[in-house]
Amino acid sequence: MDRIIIKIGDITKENVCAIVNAANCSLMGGGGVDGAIHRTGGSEILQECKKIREHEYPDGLPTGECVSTRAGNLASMYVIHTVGPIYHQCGEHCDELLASCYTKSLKMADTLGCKHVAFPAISTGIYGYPKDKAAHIAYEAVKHFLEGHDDMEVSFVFHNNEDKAIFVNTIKEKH
Ligand code: AR6
Repeated sequence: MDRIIIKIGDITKENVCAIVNAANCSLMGGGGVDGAIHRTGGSEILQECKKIREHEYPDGLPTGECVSTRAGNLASMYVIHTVGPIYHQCGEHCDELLASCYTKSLKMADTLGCKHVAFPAISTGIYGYPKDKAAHIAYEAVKHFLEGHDDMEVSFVFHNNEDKAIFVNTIKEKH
């Protein structure tokens, strides 16, 4: 699909309306993408996350859900924080929860008026999701959403060539 862009890069550098953060339920930052976003974006993001925790999600953001903040010093306007499933804990709900991260983040982006959204490979780092399985689910969820929203486009931003190749090969085989 020509409205899906597949690239290598650092998601914090993406100059799009919204980037998606592979956060954890605390919304207080962490390693990987989450660490990079908070480090580069600055304290404004954490301040907003703290307010969201206080007012909307005192027990933390559930897996598969998302919230949005502004993007501080980042080039994007918004950060959509979503919590991917932890692969060895999500049991039979893994695929559904991972798909939900993509679909709900895109719905939120649409509500914010964003036409271009950049995703990292949610759950495929610290959360241990097999990269080929995650690729299939991510692509399927995004493609399905974009079919109903022909003014939107999505970038998948991979950290290295190998991760991008796994994604591209999985898509070629299964789609
Ligand atoms: N740009 C693009 N992709 C990246 C970047 C970057 N700057 N940095 C890492 N990746 P992860 P998860 C890739 O671990 O598995 C955090 O501590 C990385 O190579 O960031 O959803 C959170 O606070 C991998 O393929 O997210 C949570 O506790 C992918 O992004 C937990 O990690 C996702 O890796 C979430 O784990």
